[in-house]
Amino acid sequence: MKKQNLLIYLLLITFQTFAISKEQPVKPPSPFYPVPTDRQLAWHEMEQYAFIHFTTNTFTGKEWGYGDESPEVFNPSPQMDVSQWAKTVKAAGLKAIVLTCKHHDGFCLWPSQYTEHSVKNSKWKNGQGNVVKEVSEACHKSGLKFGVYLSPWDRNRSNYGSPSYVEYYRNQLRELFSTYGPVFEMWFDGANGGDGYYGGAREKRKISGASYYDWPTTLNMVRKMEPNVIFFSDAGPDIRWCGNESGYIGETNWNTINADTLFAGKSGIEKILNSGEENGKNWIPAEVDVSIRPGWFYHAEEDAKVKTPEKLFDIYLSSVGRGANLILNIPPDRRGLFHENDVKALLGWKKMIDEAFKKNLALHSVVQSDTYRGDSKKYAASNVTDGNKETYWATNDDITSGTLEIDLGAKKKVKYILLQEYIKLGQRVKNFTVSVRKNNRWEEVAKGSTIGYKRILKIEPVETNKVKIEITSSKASPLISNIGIY
Ligand code: FUL
Repeated sequence: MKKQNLLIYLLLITFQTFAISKEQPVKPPSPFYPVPTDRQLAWHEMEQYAFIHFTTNTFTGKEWGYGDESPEVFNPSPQMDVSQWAKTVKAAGLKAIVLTCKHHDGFCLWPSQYTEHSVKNSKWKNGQGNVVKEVSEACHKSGLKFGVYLSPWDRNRSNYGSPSYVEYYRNQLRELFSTYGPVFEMWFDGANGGDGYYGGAREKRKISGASYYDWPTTLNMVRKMEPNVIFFSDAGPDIRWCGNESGYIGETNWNTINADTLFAGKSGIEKILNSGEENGKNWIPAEVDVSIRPGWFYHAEEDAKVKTPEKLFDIYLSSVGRGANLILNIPPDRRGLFHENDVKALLGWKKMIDEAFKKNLALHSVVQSDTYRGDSKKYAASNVTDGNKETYWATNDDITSGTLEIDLGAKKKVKYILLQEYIKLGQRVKNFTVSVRKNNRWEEVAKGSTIGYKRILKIEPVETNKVKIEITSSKASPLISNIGIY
């Protein structure tokens, strides 16, 4: 090297070192509103939990009790064992149980001081039993969260439809929340079929769903007792219904939606609930509710109709795999146990999930991106495979697309691609594609729209050494916290 060149080289090195040591900290991306609350974030991370429907219907064979059932009908056998429910729920990888403390027929699974229509007048345990207590205790003991379903529609109460019933309903909420908490989720069912027993009136009663219950007052009251509770209803306010009971959320699933649209009670609202609204002003993510059997309650004639592990796995992909949470109903039978067929299906399903996602081939692999925020390591592509959900790849504010290339090191068989956005700062991605390296060229194997908390794409199994994710459009700088390849 000539003396002059050497000098220039040394000068350059000195300048670079100086420039690096002077690197300005890069401004983190600003939130792209709306963003989830802390309690919604914690809820997103739960991903899936159980629903349990159990009441007089289990013994009468109905789905919607009329409200005139004698409490004596409720009579599970001495074999009843809620620890079998909790054990199975845990073994299936579910994180909580939401129990129908009272369904539309009005029968209470706890000895409420406000009604005679409850377990206290059943034959079960000579009226000394309390399903809500047993289930909440079993949950809290085994590390499962506990949730409450208390049907607003009550076909047993004589005063249903008048203001005093709303007070009755609130009293029961006070009873439940002060005795059996902590409660992670409160399920407000929108169903109201009109007719019922109503203390002997046997008539049709119409209420205005929008005003009768005065929900804001009720929710405030519950929130005071349980600040972290998540409210589910067709319309939120914390989480929304997915618009069907078959087990799927839209492939396009925005966590955002306009609360005004929801409360307007529009016709065709199911479609909006199923996809959310790209420019929705509120963060109200979706929960997918579905039963392991055709009915919500146990009916012996459905023993052969329990969903297979394969069907449940499909449901997992079209709910959790599309950024929603899954609430899977498992109805106990007349013995007071999960039926053997249900247990077998649940465990088979868990095995399928474990096998499919056993080894993340992308973990700690080398990733390259065409661009990253402020050329700062803090936002580099390697964040998507570092196994840390708090780090993410980001672009500059004015860049709303980008490419991430994951090098698997050697040819591996790939079946699933898992993507996660850093939703703490909002949901952003609108479209993306997935390509794999094959015969020295890129081949597109999947494309999708939204990502959100989690997106799983099932692809035709393929042997490849490189996977490319291209974010083709985004509402703001895309923030990707995790990419898994299985
Ligand atoms: C519906 C109810 O009518 C069903 O009986 C069940 O409880 C389901 C989860 O919600 O609206």
